[in-house]
Amino acid sequence: MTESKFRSGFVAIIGRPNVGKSTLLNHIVGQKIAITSPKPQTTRNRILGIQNLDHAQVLYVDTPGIHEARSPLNRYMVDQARAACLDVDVVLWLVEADRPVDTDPMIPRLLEKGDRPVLLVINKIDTIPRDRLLPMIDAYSKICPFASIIPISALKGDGVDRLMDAIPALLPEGPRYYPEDQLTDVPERFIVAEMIREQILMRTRDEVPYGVAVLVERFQDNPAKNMVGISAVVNVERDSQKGILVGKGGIMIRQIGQSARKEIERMLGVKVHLELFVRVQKNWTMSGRMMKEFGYE
Ligand SMILES: Nc1nc2c(ncn2[C@@H]2O[C@H](COP(=O)(O)OP(=O)(O)OP(=O)(O)O)[C@@H](O)[C@H]2O)c(=O)[nH]1
Ligand SMILES: [Mg+2]
Repeated sequence: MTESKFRSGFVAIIGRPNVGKSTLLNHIVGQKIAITSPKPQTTRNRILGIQNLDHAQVLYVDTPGIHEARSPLNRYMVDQARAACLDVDVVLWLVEADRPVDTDPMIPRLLEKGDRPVLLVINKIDTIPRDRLLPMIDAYSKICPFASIIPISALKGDGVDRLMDAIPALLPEGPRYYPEDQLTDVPERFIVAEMIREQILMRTRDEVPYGVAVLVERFQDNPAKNMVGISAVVNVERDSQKGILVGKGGIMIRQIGQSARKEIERMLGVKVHLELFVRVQKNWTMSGRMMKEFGYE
């Protein structure tokens, strides 16, 4: 009898903004660790999602969407995604089924640089009729030599098991890097800040969601009361954005706080008291120093 060896390694999830990378990561780990939204450029950092199996530990890396970056913040985001492609064992390139075939050479050029299998994942198949899939698979197979092409719906879960089953065999032999009960490497504070930003993404438009950085300044556990007290600062770039976020008589920021609090309570499993402050940090997305302060380093 041959003994099967334990395998482990990194799998980068890359693609254009809004294709469903973070939705897929959450589905794989079975918990919400990355925020998602219908707006592009939701994710700004690399986020690790750990899948623990009997015979393998798969470390999925969610990344910001790859796009033409102009501002320093956008360049930071795209750099995160590029770096993730280089030092991993497998790359998943996510594309959308309900969009024309992506013929832009930007991503294929990036993929040429490393030597590891690339799987093309066609997401959002729940939005198209079945007969559109085959011609799409055919067109993509001409773009890159993919190890395989797997259609899924990250939202509904269709095809995701097939995708996950294909991964361990592509990983090298290796140890369990993280304890079995750990799902991510990002601290709770980070997810809390992201959950606040998610509510802002959902409720604001134009340039407002892109000028927001949330920083948790206090995270106070009160086990006696089975409760956590959190204070966070919502930094914006301009006075006008502050006006929008606070809203008439403070209504907007109250709604953001209420919805974010419910999400945070669900994650932490305790009551949460959440305080939000809106502060103007003029043009912070253009300043390396301030970006660093907000965690985009
Ligand atoms: N119908 C459908 N919608 C999906 C699917 N997967 C993701 N979405 C939606 O697509 C939108 C974008 O999803 P995200 O997971 O935030 O996309 P992302 O690739 O992480 O986006 P960025 O972080 O901006 O790069 C959200 O509104 C999701 O609900 C899917 O399989 N089917
Ligand atoms: Mg994302």
